[in-house]
Amino acid sequence: MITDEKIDQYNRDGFVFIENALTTNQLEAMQLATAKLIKRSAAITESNEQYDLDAGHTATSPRLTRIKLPHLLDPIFQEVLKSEQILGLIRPLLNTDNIRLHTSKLNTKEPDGGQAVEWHQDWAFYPHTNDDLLAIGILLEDVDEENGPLQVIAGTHQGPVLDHSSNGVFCGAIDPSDALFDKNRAVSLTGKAGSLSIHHVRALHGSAPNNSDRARKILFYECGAADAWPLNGSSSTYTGLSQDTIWNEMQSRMISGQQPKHARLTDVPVLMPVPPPPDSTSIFKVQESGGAVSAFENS
Ligand SMILES: O=C(O)CCC(=O)C(=O)O
Repeated sequence: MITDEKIDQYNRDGFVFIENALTTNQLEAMQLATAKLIKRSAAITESNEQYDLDAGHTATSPRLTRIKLPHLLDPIFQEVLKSEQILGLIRPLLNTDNIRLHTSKLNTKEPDGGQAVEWHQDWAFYPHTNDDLLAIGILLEDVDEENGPLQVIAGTHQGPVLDHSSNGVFCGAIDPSDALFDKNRAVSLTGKAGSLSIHHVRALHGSAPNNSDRARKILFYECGAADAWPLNGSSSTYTGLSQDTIWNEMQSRMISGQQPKHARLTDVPVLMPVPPPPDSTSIFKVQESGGAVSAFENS
């Protein structure tokens, strides 16, 4: 359940923060699963389909920027995603029961320098036929100003899609000198483990490096109304994927209701994320290899 006040706040500001959103059992089970997955990463020496490694990763002291697609790695992440604790919050924000998962990720932001995520709009990465999409960020540990909280700028979900390119390639981040970027209006979403934030797909957000001695683990589920179709997602000519593969993939990501054939088109600003940077395997790699200018250095 979500209150009318939170719904109004989401529509006005493009984000909300909800304390104590999960049950103790859900939180503890996800913390345990996360610890197991991090332990398993000790066996690898290079980033792969499951893990994005941070500088300084070793077998004795695993250091990750991200666990990729955690909902495919441990059933608890599917279970929480499909629970009323989550669906009850997002159905009224998306105005539908038909909801599809776009992706999931668990950003682990390690102590003593865990990487910043430069300011960006998720919409710049994956425009759809309409913008009824959002990201849920579940705090798996307490988050405060010191360990790199998610920061958001209110109202940007109703503004333009900003330029996310550097030297002619998509770099997954805005230029901090962009006249439309006002860092002084940033709000930090801090709170206790088990709380969560929800931000609109067009809301401008980022997070500073973790300069504390505690990890900052946030699990993100990115979901949308199922009648929002990914642009460029329908044609096998361009994707190289068969229509069967695309359809089955979309069906497998449904977390509530049905995938309609109908694509709802609304008047949304779209800039396609091209040309791609040399490494598109995670946002960290997009921003690094695309040459994003940091908004957090010297801050
Ligand atoms: O981990 C964070 O602080 C932000 C993550 C984010 O915005 C992303 O991965 O797209």
